[in-house]
Amino acid sequence: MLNLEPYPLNLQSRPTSQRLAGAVQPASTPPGASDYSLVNSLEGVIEVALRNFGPEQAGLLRNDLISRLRAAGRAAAQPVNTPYINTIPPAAEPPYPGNRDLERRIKSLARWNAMAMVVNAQRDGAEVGGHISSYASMATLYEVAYNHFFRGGDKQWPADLVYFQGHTAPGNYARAFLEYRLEERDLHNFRRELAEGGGLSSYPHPYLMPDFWQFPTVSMGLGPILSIYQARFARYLKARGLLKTEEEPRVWAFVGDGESDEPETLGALTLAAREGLDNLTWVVNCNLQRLDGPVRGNGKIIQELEGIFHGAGWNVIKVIWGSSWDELFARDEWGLLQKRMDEALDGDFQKYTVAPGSYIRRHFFGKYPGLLRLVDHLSDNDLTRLVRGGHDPVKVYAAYKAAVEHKGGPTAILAKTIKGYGLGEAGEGRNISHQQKKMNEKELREFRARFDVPISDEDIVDTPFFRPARASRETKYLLERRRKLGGFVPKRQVKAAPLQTPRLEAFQELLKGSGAGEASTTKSFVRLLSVLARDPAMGRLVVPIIPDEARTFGMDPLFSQIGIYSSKGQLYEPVDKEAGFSFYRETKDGQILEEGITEAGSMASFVAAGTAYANHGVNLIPFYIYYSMFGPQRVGDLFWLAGDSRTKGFLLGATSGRTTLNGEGLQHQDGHSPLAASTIPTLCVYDPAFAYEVAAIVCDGMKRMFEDGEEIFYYLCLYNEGYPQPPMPPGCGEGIIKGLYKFQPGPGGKAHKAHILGSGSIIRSALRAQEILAARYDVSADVWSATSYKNLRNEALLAERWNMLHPAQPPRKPFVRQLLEAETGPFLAVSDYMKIVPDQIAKWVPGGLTTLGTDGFGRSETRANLRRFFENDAECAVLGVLHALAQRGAIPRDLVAQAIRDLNIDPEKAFPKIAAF
Ligand SMILES: Cc1ncc(C[n+]2csc(CCOP(=O)(O)OP(=O)(O)O)c2C)c(N)n1
Ligand SMILES: [Mg+2]
Repeated sequence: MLNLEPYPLNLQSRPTSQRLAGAVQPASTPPGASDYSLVNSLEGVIEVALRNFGPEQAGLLRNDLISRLRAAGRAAAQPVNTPYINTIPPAAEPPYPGNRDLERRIKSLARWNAMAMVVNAQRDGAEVGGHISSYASMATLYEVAYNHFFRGGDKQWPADLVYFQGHTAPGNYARAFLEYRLEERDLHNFRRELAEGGGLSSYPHPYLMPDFWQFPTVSMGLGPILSIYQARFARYLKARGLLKTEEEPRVWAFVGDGESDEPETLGALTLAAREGLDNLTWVVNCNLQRLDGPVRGNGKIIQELEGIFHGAGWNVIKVIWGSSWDELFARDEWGLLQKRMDEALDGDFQKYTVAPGSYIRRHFFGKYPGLLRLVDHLSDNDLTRLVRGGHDPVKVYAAYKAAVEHKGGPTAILAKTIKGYGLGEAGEGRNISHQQKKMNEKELREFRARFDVPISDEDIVDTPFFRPARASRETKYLLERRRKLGGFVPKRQVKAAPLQTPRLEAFQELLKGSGAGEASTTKSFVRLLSVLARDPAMGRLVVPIIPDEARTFGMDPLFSQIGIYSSKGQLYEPVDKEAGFSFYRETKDGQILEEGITEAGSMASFVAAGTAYANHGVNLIPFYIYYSMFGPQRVGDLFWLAGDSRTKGFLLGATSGRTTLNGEGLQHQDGHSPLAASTIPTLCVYDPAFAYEVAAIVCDGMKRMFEDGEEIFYYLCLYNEGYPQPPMPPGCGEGIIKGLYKFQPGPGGKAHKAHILGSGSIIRSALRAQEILAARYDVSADVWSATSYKNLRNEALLAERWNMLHPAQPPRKPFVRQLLEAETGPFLAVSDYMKIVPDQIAKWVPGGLTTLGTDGFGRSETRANLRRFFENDAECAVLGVLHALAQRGAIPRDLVAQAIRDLNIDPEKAFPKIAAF
C-alpha cells in the first residue's frame, strides 16, 4: 500500500515554473525563455492530469516518466520527499473549533505547573531530577489533543490508547492537576514516590500508578513499536469478535525525533501500512534536538523521516510552519522562501531559535536579495516570533483532523517545534536544554511574563503551583471538553470479568504419562495448548504468538486447528494445501499471531494481549513461544516493560538448555535465560522436567492470573529432548508450584545417603546418576525436581527478612529449609543452566550445595558430548556426589579418584568456562 502521490499539494500550491525557477535562479529575474516554455508545457501536462484524472492518475503519470527515464538509461530517483512545507495548505485548513483564548490560558498554566514540578523537585537538596524542555516543546501537541481529540472511556465508544512521550510526564501531571484529578501534594511529591501518601512516578509506569498510566514509554523506542502492535491487536480483537464496542480504539503515539534513531521505533513501520492501520496516529515531536545536541545538525530530520514513512507506506503530514509564515509563503512569488527552507539545515534552524532577529534576517533571509525584500516590513523582533507549526494550534488541529479522517493506513504527523519552548535563556533551543531542571528568579519572571501566568512578584521565587478555581471559566471549559470527549485520559481501569479457569484434571493426557513412548516438554506443552484451545469456555481466549518458529516446536497442526490471523484472509492457494493438518492456513478470524522473525514485535503483541484485561476489558491468555536464546537476552527491555505494564500470560522459552539443544552451538544454546528472567519482579520463572509439571504450572498460573486477578506473568523453560514422561506422582502438586519436591527416593539398604536436585530435561542426568550410585558406590540418592529456584529463593528471603524485623517472635522457616532439614547426606544440584541458577538457594540447603551447571559459551556437538564437556552428565553427577561425600569424610578420597577413572572422566579436561578472571 505505497503512497503513490506525495507531490500533489505542492503541485497545486505553486506552479512548476516557479519552483524550478527558484532552483536555478538566485534572484527574481525570470529564467531563460526556452527552458521556460518547456517547463510551462510540463506544468500544463500535470495540471491537465490533475484536473481530469485526479491525483492517483497524476501519480501514474509520474511513474511513467520515471520508467521512460530508466528505459533511456537515465538514473531516476524515486521521490519520497516533498518540499519543506506544510502538507496542508492554509486554504485547506478547517476552522478552529475551540476557544483559542481559553485554551491558550489553560496551556500556559499546564506549562507553568509542569515546569514548577521539576524546579520544586530540585529544592531542599532533594535533586530528584525531571525534565522541563521536552514538554515545553510538546505542550500544544498535547493540548489540542486533550481539548479536541483524545477520547475517554466513559461513553459508548472505546477510550483512545495514548502512548505519551515518557519525558513529558510532568505535562501530563500538570494537566491532570488542572482537571482536578491530582492535588498540589501530588505535584510536590513528583519523583518522591516514597513520601507519605505516595507521589508521582518520574515517567509513565503502570506498575507504580496503576489507575493512571497505561503504557510505559520512557525506554526510547518501545512506546512506538508497542503502539503499532497495539493498533494491529485492536484489529485482531475485532476480527475475532472480542472487542467490547462496535468501534475500535484509536491509538496515538507521541514520539521524540531523537527517539526515531532507536531501531524499535522505525523497525515495524511496514507492518502498520501493510495492515492498513488507520486507527493509528503518530505525532513525532521534531524539536530537532535530543539530549546532547541536534538530532541531525547537518541534515533535516523531518525530511529524513518523511522519506522513511513514505517509503514504508504511511500517510505523512508535515507541520512545519505556523500561521505567521502563511503570508510570507503567499508572497513568495519565485519560490525563494521555499528554496531557502529546503536548503537550511536543522543546525541552522536551531541557531535561529537562540539568535537575535538581526541574525535571522542576515543569515536566513539575506541569502537571496529577493528573499530579503520579502521581510522588509517585519522588524527583527517580528522575525523571532515567526512561530513553528507544532506551536500553532490551528496547524496542529488541521493535522490531527486530517490524520483521524485518513482512511486506509496509519498517519505520521511530523511537527516542527522548539525544544524548551518558552524557557528563553534558561534553555530554549540550547544544547543543554534537555538537562535543564532549575530556573533562577529572573528566568522564572520571564517565563511568567511570556505565558501570562498570574503569580505575584513576591511568590515567584517559591515557584508555586497555580490552578484556577473549580468555578472558573478555564476549569469549566477544560472539564466540559473532557466530558464531551468521554472522560479523562490517561486512565487505566481493569474492567475484565474474572475467568473460570480449568482444573488440572482437564489435562489428563499430560498427567497420565507417555508410557513407553517419548515426549519432550515442548511437545507436551503443545498438546496442552491444543487441549486448551478446544475448551468451550477458554479456547477462544487463548492467543498463541510465534515468531516464525512453529514448525521447530511442532506446532504446525495448530495452523489448521485455529488458523493464523490475517486481516486479508488467504488470497492465494497455499502450496501445502494438500498437507492436511498442518497447511499454512491464514484466515481473517485466525487465532494464532504468526509474527515472522521479530522477537520485539512478538513481545509487543504479547504485551498487547496480556494487558487486554485492562486496555480492552477482556481477559486473554497469551502464550508466546520462542527460541529461548532470543528472549530476555535479545529483547530484555521488553520483558522488563511487560512487568511494568502488569502484563499477564505465559512466555515459553523453547529449545532451552545449553546442552539439550544439540548441534546449534554458541549463539543458540541458552544456559542463562532463567537467570535473566529472574530479574523481573513479577515474572514467575519455572524450569519443569515433566509434562505433568508443565500442566500443573500452567493451570496454577491461569488460576492466579485470570481467576484470582494477580497481575503477574510466567516464564517456562521448554526442552526439545524426548523421553518417557512419567505419570504425576501423588502429593507433588504443592511442591511443583513452590519450586521443589522429592520425585524419586533412592533405594533402601545402602551405606550412604545423598540428594540430587535436577530440573528440566537434565533431571535425566540425576536419575541415571541415582542408578550408578546405587549399583556401584553403595549410595542411595534421592532425586528431587527443582521446578523454580527463583520461587524458593524469594520465599526464603521473605522469611529471613521477617525474622530480622521481628526478633522477639518465633522465627519463620523458609520452605526449602523445612523440606530439606530432616534429610541426611550431601546435596548436589545439576542444571542445564549456569551454576548460579541453583546456587540461588545454596544458603538454605543443609550442609551447602554442590552445583553442576553450564557456565560458558555453547558448542556445536551431540547432547552426550556437550554434557560431558559442561560436566552435567550422569557420570559427572556421580562424581559430584562422591566428592561431596568424601568432603564430609563419609567415603575415602581414593574412592573418588577411582570413580574418576571408572567413569572415564578426564581430570585434565578443559574448563568449559574459559573466562577472564
Ligand atoms: C533506550 C533509551 N536510551 C536512552 C535514554 C535516555 N534519554 C532520555 S530522553 C533522551 C533524549 C530524547 O530526545 P528526543 O527523542 O528527541 O525527545 P525530546 O526530549 O527532544 O522531545 C535520551 C537520550 C532513554 N530514555 N531510553
Ligand atoms: Mg527531540
